[in-house]
Amino acid sequence: MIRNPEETIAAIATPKGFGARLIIRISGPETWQAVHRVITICDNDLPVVPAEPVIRAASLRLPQLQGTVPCELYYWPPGRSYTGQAVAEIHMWCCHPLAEAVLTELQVRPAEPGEFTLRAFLSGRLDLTQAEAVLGVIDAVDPEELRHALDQLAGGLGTPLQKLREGLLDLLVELELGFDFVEEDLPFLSRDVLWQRLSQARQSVTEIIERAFKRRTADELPMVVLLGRPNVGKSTLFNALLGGTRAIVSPVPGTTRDYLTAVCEHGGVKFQLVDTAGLWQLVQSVSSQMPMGVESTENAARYHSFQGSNSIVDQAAQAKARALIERADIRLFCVDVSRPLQSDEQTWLEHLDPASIVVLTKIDLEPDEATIRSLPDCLRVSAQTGVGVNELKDLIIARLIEHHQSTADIVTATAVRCRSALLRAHEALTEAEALARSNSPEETIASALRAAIDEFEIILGTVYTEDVLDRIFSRFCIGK
Ligand SMILES: Nc1nc2c(ncn2[C@@H]2O[C@H](COP(=O)(O)OP(=O)(O)OP(=O)(O)O)[C@@H](O)[C@H]2O)c(=O)[nH]1
Ligand SMILES: [Mg+2]
Repeated sequence: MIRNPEETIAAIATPKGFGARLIIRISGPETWQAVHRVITICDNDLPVVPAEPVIRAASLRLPQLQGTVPCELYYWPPGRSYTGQAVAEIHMWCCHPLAEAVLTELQVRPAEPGEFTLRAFLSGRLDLTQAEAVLGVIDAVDPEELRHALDQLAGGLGTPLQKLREGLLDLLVELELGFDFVEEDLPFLSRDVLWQRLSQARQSVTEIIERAFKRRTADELPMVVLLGRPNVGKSTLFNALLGGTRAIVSPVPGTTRDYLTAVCEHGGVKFQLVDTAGLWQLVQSVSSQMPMGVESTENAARYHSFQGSNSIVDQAAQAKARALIERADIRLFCVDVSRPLQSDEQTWLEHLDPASIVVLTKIDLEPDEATIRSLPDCLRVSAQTGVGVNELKDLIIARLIEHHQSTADIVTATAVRCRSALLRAHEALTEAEALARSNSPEETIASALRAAIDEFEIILGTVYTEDVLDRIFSRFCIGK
């Protein structure tokens, strides 16, 4: 339930723990009076209630304090603050029991989680996408997330949506004028212009939808998957990247059955590393029953046993590996440099996608001349000696950051909240566009247009329900 925004609220805005300074934040019509219950301002020249923002040295005045405790007062008058109301901050020593005593003496209501940002939203200082960006800034786990949250806070999402909404409102007005003056036979809006403007709006919504759906949720780490034929050294590399011995390694091809995952961190970036079963046949062909290359290698014996009692398990492992490879954000395609390239490896290399990194493994062994010649620019590693392992980690991180930049530019909470509204807006615009093309009556086009505008209003928070606000602001911490 939204609490009365006319009540003055206060909260400790600094999380518990050690620190030099602590901030108590107050917002509401009684702010100035409340502040004077707990502090004495050193400067006597202040107006009764300042009309401009002020910063003053002060001291805490509490019944339980013997001596004086210095603090600073920051005050913003109504209309010049984050919440739009009178806001004050008392910056003081970081001592939570003392701060609790100040809070009691202020004699105002303790703030609910996110209530300051809620007031900023209710007073029109932020739209809903910006309010969510505040949380995005607080929750950012790396510089990239912070950059995107700050961009959204500055209107990176709200401004284009606002423009789209205004453009559609103008279009609606022109359409409605058209029906009011239908007898005059004046062409207020030609069908071509109408159709073009609807089509542009729909394309803009498509782009925003793509951004919103690419955004992963906070608990999903990017996935980096090791893949390749059996015995190329994937599990050994998995262990080397993690710096441990998580995966079983053996000279027998087909050692890894079920996939293995572990969280890897490098340069402050975390990702999920996945070791998969070696693919007996990298490129699946419907006609061939026997995997390519199997007959000609020492893998044949293993392959036949694979076809035997364990085949269901092995086939499931192969299917799972393919599914993981498909889902991967980055694929590490491992090729054993000491062996001739197999034909399916060649086919795979010919169709390599941008999310793949080719890794030449076992570089400490005598390389196969043809293999090394055909892959001159690929990263060479030896999981056994450690050569190239750090370079591979650097490359993974660089790719992940690149990938992240091109995808995750909407704060997760906003992306999740807005996806269905964006899809409905897109549907409504597609319908309006089809109606405009088929020369349908203006009234029906206007009705589809209104449906799209309603969805933008939900996203921006121009219209909202208490339930939506509760869900958004309850995720904030107290004092924000
Ligand atoms: N000399 C050398 N041998 C390696 C290296 N990496 C792996 N090997 C050996 O290659 C064999 C296969 O290694 P694994 O890591 O089990 O290969 P894999 O790709 O996981 O194999 P599957 O699980 O069967 O798909 C083992 O005998 C490893 O010791 C390396 O960098 N240098
Ligand atoms: Mg393995």
